Order: sequence, then C-alpha cells, then structure tokens
Amino acid sequence: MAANLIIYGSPLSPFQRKVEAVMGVKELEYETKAVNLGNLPDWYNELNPLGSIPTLRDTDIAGDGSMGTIPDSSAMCAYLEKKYAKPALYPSDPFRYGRALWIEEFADTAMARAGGLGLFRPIAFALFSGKEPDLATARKTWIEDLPPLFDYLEGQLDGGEWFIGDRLTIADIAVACQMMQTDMLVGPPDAEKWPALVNLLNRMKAHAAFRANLGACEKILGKVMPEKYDLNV
Ligand SMILES: N[C@@H](CCC(=O)N[C@@H](CS)C(=O)NCC(=O)O)C(=O)O
Repeated sequence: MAANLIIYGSPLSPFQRKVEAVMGVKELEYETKAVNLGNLPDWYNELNPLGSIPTLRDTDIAGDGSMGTIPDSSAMCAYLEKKYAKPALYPSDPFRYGRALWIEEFADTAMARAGGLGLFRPIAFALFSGKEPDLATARKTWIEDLPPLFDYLEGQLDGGEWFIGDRLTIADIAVACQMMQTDMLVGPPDAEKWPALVNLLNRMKAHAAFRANLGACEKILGKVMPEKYDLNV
C-alpha cells in the first residue's frame, strides 16, 4: 500500500531531515519526492507560497492540489505529533513544551542561517555547479559565527543528554538536523569545547530515525565531494 505521507523537497534540506526524523521515531511510512529549489515548478508554488522546501502532503486528506498539504517543517512536525501521538516528541508540561519549541526555533533560524547560508551553501552549492567551494566564507562561519551558537546550546544541555527533561524531544532533533548539515561537509565541532553537544550529535547520527535521510545525503554528496573539508587549519 502506498504511504499516505509524502514529503516534497530534498534530503539535503535540514528541515526535511527534521520531518523525516520525526516520522522515523514514530515509525511512519513515507515517500519523498524531489523538488528542485533552483527551478520550482508552478504546481509547487501553489502548495507553498513561501517557495521553500519541504512541504508535506497527507493523502488521507487530499491526493492532489494544495488541499492536504502543509508547508514549514515546524508546522509539519506539530501536525504529525497530533495525528500520531506516540511516541511523544513534545513535552506535556507547558513550560517544557515552550522551551522545546524555543530550542527548535533557535536551530531553525540562527543555526540554519549560519550553518546553511554560511557554510553548507558556499561549499555544497558550489560543488554542485562545478565550481570551487568558497572555503574562506565557510571557514569564517566555522571559526567565528557557529561557536557562540554551540556555546549557548552546550549551556542549555548543561552536561546532560537531552535539552528538555530526560528524553528525546523535537528540540534534540531540530538541533541535530542543523549540526548534521555542517558535519556532512566539515565534521563535528571540537568535542573538548562542546562535549555534550557533540555527544548528542553522535547519538542522533547513530539513531535509526535518521538513517534513511543521512544515507540519501551521503549518496548525493559522495558524487561531488570525495572527502570532508578541514576548516580548523
Ligand atoms: N521555516 C522553513 C524553512 C525552510 C527553508 O528555509 N528551506 C530552505 C532549503 S533548506 C529553502 O527552501 N530556501 C529557499 C531558497 O533557498 O530559495 C521550514 O521549517 O520548513
């Protein structure tokens, strides 16, 4: 039977990764359909007026057109939690719930800007279009822009395993997705400076819920990038 959940986008999007991971934890069947950001088809603009990826379709609601679709990864994950409640990825305590949403937002904005626009794009997008990667921009991001964000997150983990309480939540998934975006190209941050954060990244990389997405990314990047870049030198 075909999966009722379809994600339009690319596995290389950290936002798609977040949605895939939520589906993975909840053990949901889903399909992915590629959408080229550089040349968005008209039908896609109808589904997502922001012109961003990913967008979710639930064919239980509608199989075509914009009905049955939800743009924005945070909206998608919240929808999946409501429809498929277990295992829960959002805390039930109101304050913890608010904190989890805040950490997700921090990952989706500050980390995505730095890691995505400042590092992933200058390297990967250049490679995809057959150009030399802009390592100067990527190195500046790695050395100057990302460390304060890592410091903040390390402080939030406070030596623990999870951002909120004692179990996996959307906060851990969102942060890990953004960290994977840079890890795929330049490896992890310094584990001596950010031990809890790197520990979280490693545990999430080994988690079955990320396997499909990370495997797809590895395949795509392997074609243009024989090995990771060392930005620490
Ligand atoms: N808040 C959105 C952000 C999505 C987003 O920014 N996606 C990137 C790709 S990873 C994008 O589509 N950017 C538009 C562009 O580059 O033109 C979400 O969570 O889905």
